[in-house]
Amino acid sequence: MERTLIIAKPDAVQRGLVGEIIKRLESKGLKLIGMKMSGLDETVLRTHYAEHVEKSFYTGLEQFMKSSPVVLMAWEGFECIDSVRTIVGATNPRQAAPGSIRGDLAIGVGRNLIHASDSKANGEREVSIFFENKELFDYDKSEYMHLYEDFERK
Ligand code: IDP
Ligand code: MG
Repeated sequence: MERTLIIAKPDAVQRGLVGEIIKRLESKGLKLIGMKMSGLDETVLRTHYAEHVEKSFYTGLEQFMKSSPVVLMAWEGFECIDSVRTIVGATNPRQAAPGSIRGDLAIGVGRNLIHASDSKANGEREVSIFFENKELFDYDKSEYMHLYEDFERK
């Protein structure tokens, strides 16, 4: 199964939307396999956002991501990278579809509430940046037989 790293960004913590984010991912049927609150520093942000470090918006992004604690989560599910990106919505919340987290709850591109991994490889990479193996949980979820066909559960 794929894994995705979710960050409820400082604006989600400040605006009291962490529960709303969790609710939407739980309701979809995804499995929460790790969660913690943390402050992010420059070093970890430069690793996580390596592809953006040279971009014009990076300084502002880093300042914002350091501005208050975040909630880090690892979620697992069949082809969950794409389905979570759909639930999260487009990077610019003003273009994000209604029904998505960003489309429903955010306005500014630099205050778009949530990070979600954008590929299977990045899901693995990002989860391993923020979580040690002992912080990730492998357990059976009883509803799986009502969420998945057999081949999807493998
Ligand atoms: P994503 O979060 O939808 O994957 P990315 O392109 O990976 O979007 O950008 C990472 C984050 O950087 C975005 O979520 C957003 O907070 C911020 N960002 C991206 N583009 C801009 C911009 O043009 N202005 C300000 N912030 C931006
Ligand atoms: Mg991205």
